Order: sequence, then structure tokens, then C-alpha cells
Amino acid sequence: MALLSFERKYRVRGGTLLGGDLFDFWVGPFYVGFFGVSALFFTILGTALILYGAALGPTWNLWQISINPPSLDYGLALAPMKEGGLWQIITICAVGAFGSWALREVEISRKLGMGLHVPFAFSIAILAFVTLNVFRPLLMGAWGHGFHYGIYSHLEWVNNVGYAYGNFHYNPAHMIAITFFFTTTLALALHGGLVLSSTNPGRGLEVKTPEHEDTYFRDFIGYSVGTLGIHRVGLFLALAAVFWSAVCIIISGPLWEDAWSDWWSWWLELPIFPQDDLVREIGDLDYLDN
Ligand code: 07D
Ligand code: U10
Repeated sequence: MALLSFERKYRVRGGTLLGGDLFDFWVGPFYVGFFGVSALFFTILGTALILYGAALGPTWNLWQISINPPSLDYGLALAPMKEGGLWQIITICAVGAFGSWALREVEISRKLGMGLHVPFAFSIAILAFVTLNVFRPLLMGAWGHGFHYGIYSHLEWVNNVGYAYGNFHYNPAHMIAITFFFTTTLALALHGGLVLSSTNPGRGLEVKTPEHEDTYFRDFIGYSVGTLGIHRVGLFLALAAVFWSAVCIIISGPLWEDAWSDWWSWWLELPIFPQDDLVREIGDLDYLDN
């Protein structure tokens, strides 16, 4: 069925979570729905407030515009507009827009009778954002712990928070998150390469089958996860990357306040290591100073 006739067939009422039939229509290719309206509302309001904040600020240089959270002195209170209040309202708009977007995905999935995998996956991204700018500031007692909305300023924030805990590379959850991010790219490269090599073999050559794809990996590494399975693997790897990112930042402060390298002292206490002074010194990397 051609895409346009498919769309006509499936563009029927129903499946909405909120608003009944009221917003159950399409504008051009886009489904609207209650959450399309709320997503647009929060996006337009949030963007307008960012522009207002930029107008108040010292620069129109795109790289340097920044909407900053309140200073730590305000704790969890509301701050005046020009001293972080804007950041607080923009954060509400961001969460409102992301949440609406996820629920719009749910309505579209329901209309088409599909699984909720896409909204579930996007919800994990939202979880990471909310962890950074809502959960962690709440646990640490001040909105000032949220990150700045700006290109350079958010990089500065990552840098400063990273070094506040010594060297963030020693954060074990950060290690796991990075490993999952890198493995995600490996899996996607393998999958993209495999599918293109078998289904787009070049002019005049025969398109190959999933059996070719399976056999390629059985010959190569002794196992194929299968054509459906690779998508499960991909989704798992990507979601695990973002999940462990959220873990790595929520434990920095609320759970561990020192340098992350010190957390690893339990490793040196393991009975498999000789517990004499020389080994301790090497373990503390003191030898690097000499
Ligand atoms: C947060 C995105 C959510 C997105 C949503 C949607 C719009 C719409 C519309 C354009 C989670 C947004 C949609 C805005 C736009 C249009 C049309 C996803 C999110 C809801 N680090 N580090 C991470 C690496 C170092 C530090 C994560 C690597 C240093 C801190 C990831 C290295 C120090 C924090 C990661 C490295 C340090 C992180 C980020 C290497 C600094 C965090 C991914 C090779 C000196 C952050 C939850 C992420 C985090 C984070 C990777 C180095 C500090 C694992 C590869 C050593 C303080 N680092 N890092 O979070 O965990 O995705 O956040 O050196 O807070 Mg790190
Ligand atoms: C994709 C896909 C798709 C599928 C898929 C996949 C992408 C369309 C159809 C594939 C995806 C998956 C399976 C998902 C999981 C994968 C990942 C998440 C990526 C990460 C992968 C891993 C962590 C696993 C890595 C495992 C590896 C690399 C296997 C290691 C294997 C070996 C070292 C053996 C290599 C074999 C050789 C060299 C040839 C034969 C050798 C032997 C049988 C061993 C014995 C050898 C001898 C007797 C000879 C003497 C030895 C010599 C000469 C030296 C050997 C040296 C060594 C170091 C072994 O898109 O959908 O579905 O499935």
C-alpha cells in the first residue's frame, strides 16, 4: 500500500489519552492531539523566555548566551526573574514540552496499534534531563545545582562539576555509561554495515537474505543475535547508556562528596593484594611525584 493511501486508511479517530475527539486531527503530515497543543504551548513560551533572558543579558553572541539557575543562596525557593527565576520557569516549560512530546508519541503508537517502545525510549532521555535539573538539585537542596542553558556555559558546568569530584573519569557509573555509549555506536555500525552490505550490494548484483546476514556473523564470531534481536540489543545498549548517565550524576553529591578516585580504595583493600606500605604507595600513585 502506498504511504498516502496507508495514511488515509489509518487516520481514524481514537486512541487518545486526553481531550477525546477535541484535538484528534492532523495538520498536513502532523498529528495534533492534546499533547501536540501542550507541546507547542510549552515550546513557544520557553523559547520566548529564553529570548527575553538573552535580551536582558550582556551578549547576543550565540555561543555565549546563557540562562543561569539561581545562586545557591536561594536554596529551593523561587528566585526573582532576573536572578534565576527565568531559569526555573524555562525548566518547567522544558519538562512540560518533553513530557507532552512523549505522550504525543504514546497517542500515535496507540492509534497505530503499535508498541510503546519509542515513547519508553524517549522517556529515558527525559529521565536524564530531570535527574540533572530537578532530582539532583532537590536532593542537594538548591536549584543552583542545575546546569546553565547556554552552549559554552553548559560545557563550563560539566567541566566544573567534573573537577569538583576530582577526576570524573573515576566515577564508576560514568565509566559504565561511556562504555554503553561506545558499544551503541559499535552495534549500530555493525548493523548498518551488515544491512547495507546484504540489501544494497551494487548494480546488477542480487539482494541477499536475512540468512546471509545471520551466516555472516556465525562465520565471523560464532553467533548471530538475529534480525529482530539486533534491534533489542541496540535499544538496550542505548537506554543503558542514558540510564547509567543519570546514575553517575545523581550519585555525585547526594551519595559521594569526595574525589571519585578515592572511592576506589576498596579495590586496594581486597585481600588478593599484599597489604604492605610499598604497595599502598604505588596504589596511591605517589610514585608519580618522584
Ligand atoms: C541529558 C539529553 C536529554 C534530552 C532531552 C531532549 C531538545 C529539543 C530541539 C534542536 C543523557 C532534549 C530536546 C532540547 C531540541 C531541536 C529541534 C541525555 C540527556 C530530554 N564524559 N560528565 C556525561 C563522557 C568527562 C561530567 C554523559 C565521555 C570529564 C558531568 C556521558 C568523556 C568530566 C556529567 C558522558 C567524558 C566529565 C557528565 C552525558 C570522555 C569533565 C553529566 C550523556 C571521553 C571534566 C553527564 C546525566 C548524557 C551526565 C555526563 C560521557 C569526560 C563530567 C556518559 C565520553 C572527565 C558532570 N558524560 N565528563 O547524560 O551523566 O545523556 O548526565 O572524556 O552530568 Mg562526562
Ligand atoms: C547485526 C545485525 C543483524 C544480525 C546480527 C548482528 C549487527 C540484520 C542477522 C550482529 C550482532 C550481534 C551478534 C549482537 C551482539 C554484538 C555486540 C553488542 C557487539 C560486541 C560484540 C562482542 C562483545 C563479542 C565479541 C566477540 C568476538 C570478537 C569473537 C571472538 C572470536 C574469536 C577470537 C575467534 C575468531 C575466529 C577465527 C580467527 C577463525 C577460526 C578460529 C577458530 C575456530 C578458533 C580456533 C583456531 C584455530 C584452531 C586456528 C589456530 C589459531 C590461530 C591462527 C590464531 C587465533 C587467535 C585468536 C586470538 C583466536 O545487524 O541483523 O542478525 O546478528
